[in-house]
Amino acid sequence: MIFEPEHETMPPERLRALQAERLRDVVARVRERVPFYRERLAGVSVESLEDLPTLPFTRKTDLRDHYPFGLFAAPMRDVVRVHASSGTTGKPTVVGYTAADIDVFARVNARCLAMAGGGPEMILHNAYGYGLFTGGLGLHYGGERLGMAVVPVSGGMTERQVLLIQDLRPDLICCTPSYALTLAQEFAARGVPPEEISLRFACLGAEPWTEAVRAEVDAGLGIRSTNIYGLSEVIGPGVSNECLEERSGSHVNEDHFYPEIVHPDSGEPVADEEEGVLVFTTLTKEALPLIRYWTGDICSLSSEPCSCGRTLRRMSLIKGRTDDMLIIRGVNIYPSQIEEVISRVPGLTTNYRLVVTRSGTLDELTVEVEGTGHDRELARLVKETTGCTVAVNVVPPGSVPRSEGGKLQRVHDLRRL
Ligand code: DLL
Repeated sequence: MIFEPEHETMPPERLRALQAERLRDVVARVRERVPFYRERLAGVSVESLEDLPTLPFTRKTDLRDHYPFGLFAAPMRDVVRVHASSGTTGKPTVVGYTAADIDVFARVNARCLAMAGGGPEMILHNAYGYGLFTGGLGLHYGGERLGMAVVPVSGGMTERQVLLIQDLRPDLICCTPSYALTLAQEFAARGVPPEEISLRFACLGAEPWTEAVRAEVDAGLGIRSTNIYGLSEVIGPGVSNECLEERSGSHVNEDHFYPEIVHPDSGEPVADEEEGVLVFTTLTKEALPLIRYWTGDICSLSSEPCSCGRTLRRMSLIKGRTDDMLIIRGVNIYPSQIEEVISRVPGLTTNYRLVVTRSGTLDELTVEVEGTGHDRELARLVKETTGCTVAVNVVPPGSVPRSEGGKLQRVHDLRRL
C-alpha cells in the first residue's frame, strides 16, 4: 500500500515545482531566524533548484559549533521535542522538532512502514532504541500513524524479545540489521524454524548492511526485509525506504528532504547512478532546517521509474561513510567491501569484526570472522578486490561480539587506545 499516494506518486515535474517553492521558503526562514545562515547565505539568490549547488554545505561541525540550540529556527516555546545522536567526539548533536515537525516525522515513517509491507491491520514489534536516539520514537509514531498496533519493546534483552515475538505474533519488526541477525540466530539456537516465526516483514536500518546479510536475515526469520535510512540531523528514520516490490534502492521522501550526490573532494554534483556523498536540504522542517547538509554517507541516486508506482527517486544502499572509511597503508577500504567478500567464501559467516592495529608505523588490518577453514582464500579475495593485504583469523562460532540492540560496531580500532 502507498500511505500518501498524492505525494509519493506525484508527476516529477510537479514534484520539482513543489520542491522549488519549498526551497525558497526554507531559505527565507533560515535567513530570517538563524544568524549562522544569515551570514552564510548573504548575497546569494535562490530562485530554483538549479541554484542549490551554489550554496555552501552545512556540516556536523557547524552543529557542534552552535551546540546545543544555536541553529534552531524556532523559538523554544514552539519546540516540543529534542533528540540527540552520539557524536564520535565528546558532545552529542542535538536536534529539535516543532509540533509540525513531529507530524512530518510520523508521516514519513508511516510511508516507510507501508513501503516495507506494513498496514493498519498489523502488529509492529519495534526493537529500535527508545530515548534520545530517533529510531524508537520515530518508527513508533510512524506505526501508530499507519494504524498499526505498536509494541514498544526497544533494544536489548534478546530473551524477552523472542518471547514477545512468539506470544504476540507481530507481522513486522523494526531493528538494526545486525540485531535482526542476533534474533535469527537466537531462534535457530532454540530450534524454532523460520516458518513458525510470525514475522513477515522487517524495516532494517541505522547502520550499513549488505545483500549477504539480507539473505541471511530473510532466510533465518522467514521474512522479506527492506532498508530504512535516515539521520537525526535531517529528521531521524523516515528519510527513505525500499519498496517491497523492488527492494532495489530506497525511495527518498524528497517532497520533505531534497537529496543531492556530490563528489567527496570537489563537492561538485555528480551524475545520476554515480557514487558520491549524500547531501540533504530539508524542505519543510521548522525547528532545525538545514541547507545542503553533508551526511558523509556514500551512495548514488537513481531517477529510473519504479514498478511500485512511486515517483520518488531512489538512493542505493549506503556503501560506507567518508569517515568510517579505513585507510590501511594507503588503501581506502569500507567495512561493507570486506563483508561482501566474506559472503563469497564458503564456510565463513557474516559474524565478523575488523581489528586495526599498528606495528611500528604500519597499520595492520585483521579480519576476525566466525566459521571454518578458508582463511587464505579470504585474504586472497580481499587483496584482489581492495588491493590491501590483510590478516585473517577464523574463530569459532560465538567468539565475535554480537549486536545487543543498538548499532553494531564492526571496526575495533586499537590504534586509538
Ligand atoms: O540512525 C536514524 C535511523 C533510525 C535510521 C532507525 C534508520 C532506522 P543517527 O543515529 O543520527 O540516525 O545516524 C545516522 O547512520 O548518517 C548513516 O551513516 C547511518 N545509517 C542510518 N541508516 C542507515 C542505513 C539514525 N539504512 C547515520 N544504511 C547515517 C546505512 C545508515 N547506514
